[in-house]
Parts: sequence; C-alpha cells; structure tokens
Amino acid sequence: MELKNDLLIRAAKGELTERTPVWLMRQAGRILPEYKSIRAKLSGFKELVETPELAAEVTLQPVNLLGVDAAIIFSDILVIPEAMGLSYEMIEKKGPHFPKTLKSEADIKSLHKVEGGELNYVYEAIRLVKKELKGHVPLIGFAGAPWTILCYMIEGGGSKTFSNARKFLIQESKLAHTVLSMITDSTIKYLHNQVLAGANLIQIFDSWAGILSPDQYREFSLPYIEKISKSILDVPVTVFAKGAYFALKEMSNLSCNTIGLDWNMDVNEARVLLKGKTLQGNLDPCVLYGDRDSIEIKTKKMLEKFKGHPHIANLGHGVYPDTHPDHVKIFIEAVKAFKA
Ligand code: 1CP
Repeated sequence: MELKNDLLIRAAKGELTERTPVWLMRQAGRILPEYKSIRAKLSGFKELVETPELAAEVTLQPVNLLGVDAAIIFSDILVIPEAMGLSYEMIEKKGPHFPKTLKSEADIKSLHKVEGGELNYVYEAIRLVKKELKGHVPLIGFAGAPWTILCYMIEGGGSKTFSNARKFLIQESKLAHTVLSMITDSTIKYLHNQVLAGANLIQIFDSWAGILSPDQYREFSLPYIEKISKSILDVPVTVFAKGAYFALKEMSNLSCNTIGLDWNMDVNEARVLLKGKTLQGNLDPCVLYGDRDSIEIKTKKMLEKFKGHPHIANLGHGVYPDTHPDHVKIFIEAVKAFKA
C-alpha cells in the first residue's frame, strides 16, 4: 500500500523534505498512561511482546496519541538471543535477566541459528500494524547489532561496564567471532522476514558501541553491521551506534542510508564525515524535562544545526520512562512547526 505520509522514507533516501520527519526512539511503551494500563493487566512484558494483537495496539498508540511520523514495532532486541536458545526474563523495575549465559565453547555449541519461524509473533504483529495503519505513516522494524546482543548473552543482563563481555573479546576472541557470525546470520533472516511482513525501514541499535575501543569496534562490530545492512535491499536502513563518535568516518562506508547521532556527538563534524548519509537525532532526552519554552528553543537550535542536510528528527537515545507525554508532544510540534 502506498504511504500517505512518506516523509521518513524520503528523508532516509537523502531527500531534503518540506518538513523534517520526527519520531522518538522508545516511543512505544514506557511513557504513555495508555501503555501502562494495558501492561498492568498482563503477566508481564513478554506477554505483551508475544501477543501480536497487544503488541500491535501499543505500537499504534504513539502514532495516534503523539502524532509521530512513524511507528516502531513493539518488541525488544532480546528476542534474538531467545530464538537462538538463550531465553530471557524481564524483571519488573530491574530489566532483563538471562538465567543461562555464554561462558564456554559448549554453551556456544548449544546455540542455533534463527530460521525465522521462531519469531512468527513479531511478523504477525507487523502485519496487524500495517493493516491498521492503512498507509498513514511508515512502520520501522528493528534489531540489535550483533555486538550489543553479544553483550547481553555474556553478561546475562544490563551492566554499567559490560566488562564480562569485553573480557570475552580479550580472552576468547575466536569464539566471540563465531557467536557474532551466528547472531548476524540470525538477524539477517529476522530482518528479511520483518520486511516481508511489511516493515518500511529497518533500524539497527548498537546501544553498547561506545564501550569498545576504535580497534575493537572495527573488529567486533562494524563488519557484522555491514553484513546485515548490505543484505537489506528493499527498504532503507538506519544504524544507531550509541557513543561511536570515534567511528563516524568509517560508518560513512556502511551500506546504510541513515546514521543515528546521540546527543554527545558534534553535528557539524558528523555532517562533514557523513556527507552521503541522512542524519537522525539528536536532542538530549533530558531536554524534555524542561518547560515548554526551553523545549521549543532547544529543539529549534538542534534543527538549525541540521539545516540543508537530509535529517530525521529524534532524541539522541530512547525517551526516558518518566518523561511527561505532554512534553514529548511539545517536542514533536516544535519539529513540525520548523521551516526546514
Ligand atoms: O518504542 C519502543 O519502546 C519500542 C520497543 C523497544 C525497543 C526498540 C523496546 C521495548 N526495547 C527496544 C530496544 C532495546 N531493548 C534496546 C536498544 C535501544 C536502546 O538502547 O534503548 C536495548 C539495549 C534493550 C534491552 C532492554 N530491554 C533494556 C535495557 C537493559 C539494560 O540496562 O541494559 C530494558 C530495560 C528492556 C525492557 C524493555 N524493552 C521495551 C520496553 C518498553 C521495556 C521496559 C519493560 C516494561 O515495559 O516492562
């Protein structure tokens, strides 16, 4: 079906659009009372992710309630390790926990590559969302970058330093490459199926890019992101590598259309280093804790920095859970009012 609002797709393809498209990372869930009330009736986060009708419903909420220019499918990057044989639990107020983690070669031998069918609930949710959207706005599909997924498979949950995952790169670099390749092949299959189900754009989240050294990033992350990006031919691809300022120049060679910038990144520098790429971002999510005037002023200031360069407005990372939805709306409306 043809898209009625295709600003995101045109901007991703390098067009200077008549106004800047806007959406927020982590816009589905977390901040909306309407999400919280659905969530409260369920056994937990996983029930929501694995029930296509419910996942579809919360995917549509920010489109209808906030007026963003894209939907992003409600899921998690951790469905990939689960489909490979490492299941996760989502502990209330704490985050993900993997009862079994990767420690040895035997653990890795017990993993399997994703064939596709394991994640049918995601594809079904995508089909339902597409049906409901009726081409109103595009739908973004996503996955974690292999390095970020490996972090959780080794660490078993969130961490400030992911030092066990980084230790693994030092002590077991060969095994690390074996797992990274398996995650890459699984992710390719997964993302191809998301596109077949109707995803209009794919974003790859490398949330833990910034904890690697430039040499490690070049060895353990970029080649796998490139393999995934190169395999997606039918829709634009966005790569968001949090904290990877040191790699922006190399990222200009990735087979993707858009690079996401976090709020620490220098926009002027990124514009030069990433000439051929659309840029996405990069308002500090904390700006949304300010009052109306300060949100409007800072959003406008951010937009000015991208003027004349293909741009998709977003925050520099996911919206924080305690952000007031009205403040998110002020941000969205400020972008829509800006003369690009
Ligand atoms: O807009 C959306 O919220 C869409 C759905 C979405 C996305 C894109 C969720 C739902 N998770 C993600 C991606 C994701 N998950 C990332 C990459 C993006 C980023 O860096 O923000 C990462 C690192 C995760 C892993 C994860 N899932 C964490 C972080 C753990 C840590 O400390 O390292 C947590 C807390 C989750 C749980 C989760 N996923 C999504 C939601 C709404 C939640 C909160 C749980 C709940 O509602 O009960």
